[in-house]
Amino acid sequence: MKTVYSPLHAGHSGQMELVTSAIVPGFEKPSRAEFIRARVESEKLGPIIGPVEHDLAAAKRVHEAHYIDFLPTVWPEWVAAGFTGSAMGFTWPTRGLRGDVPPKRIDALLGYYSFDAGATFVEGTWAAIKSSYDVALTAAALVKGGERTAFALCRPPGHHAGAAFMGGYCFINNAAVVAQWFRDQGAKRVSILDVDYHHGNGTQEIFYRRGDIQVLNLHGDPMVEYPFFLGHADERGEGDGEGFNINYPMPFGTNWDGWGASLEDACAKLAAYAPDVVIVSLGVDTFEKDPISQFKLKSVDYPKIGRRIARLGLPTLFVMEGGYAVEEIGINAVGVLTGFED
Ligand code: Q9C
Ligand code: ZN
Repeated sequence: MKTVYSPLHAGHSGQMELVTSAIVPGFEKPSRAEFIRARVESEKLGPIIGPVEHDLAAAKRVHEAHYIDFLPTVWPEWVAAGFTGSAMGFTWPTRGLRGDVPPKRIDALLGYYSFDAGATFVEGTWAAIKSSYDVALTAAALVKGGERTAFALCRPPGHHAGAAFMGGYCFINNAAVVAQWFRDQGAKRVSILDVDYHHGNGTQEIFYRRGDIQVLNLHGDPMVEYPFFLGHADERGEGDGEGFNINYPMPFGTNWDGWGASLEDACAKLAAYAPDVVIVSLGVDTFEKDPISQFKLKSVDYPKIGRRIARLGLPTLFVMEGGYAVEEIGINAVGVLTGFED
């Protein structure tokens, strides 16, 4: 399979994040994508190609236009205001506050457009976000053009980003963008299978009232795991979307036995939905050695994920999301892809 990759991701580096009362170097760092790219090469997965540039119209099909227009302004406005370091918010419009009036200060706007302090900007961040979006759309076009599968080596990831907010290292929801893009290209039904350790709250929010895009999410139980405020089993979609959002929250310590059983159930529901295309939000932070996660998958389990997805027999686009055990991230992510191709 072809991999789409852009070196522009690397400008999103040196960002800081807030973790349990400390500001620390971001876990979501450039070496992640570089280890994956190196493994794609050493495993001879297939050609690595660059992205085609796209305008932002496809992003505005799933995100609010004012949010997308805000993103490229962040770093210039932050610098113009005299701030240095990572641009991040510090006040968020929670229950009881006005979420409908954007303030006029860049540091306040960062909070307005975030649900946490986990999506921070440095100088190269917008170029990286845009390249990640271009990577996803370029890979989608390969599948639309008749290839059975493709790998969008996206960085930064996307699944925590909602219609008008960033968070959790995510800015533009690449998987949501390409799901809508396939619909706009004539697909009748699209399934998103999110196997990242964290619940894809942004993807769920974007498609919650939609019956034409099925969203299946396997993740750590939000009662005890980030993002905490979405991802419970009783969230099944609303209106036209009733029954098309399916969550599999799982306890800390879940290994292949439990995780694989959830994958099996998700694949059965996906097959019954019979989509024209499958988008896999591919996080490998389910790994036993992941520094911020609590599942216990082993490297030998990742090819099993790919093989199970391949058995669906559907055109499949893999979109990279999380995974922070950088030494093994290439082995695990590419393990899924080589398993798919077995
Ligand atoms: N103590 C993705 O995997 N912070 N995002 C967790 C851990 C946020 C993860 C703090 C994790 C976001 C795409
Ligand atoms: Zn994750």
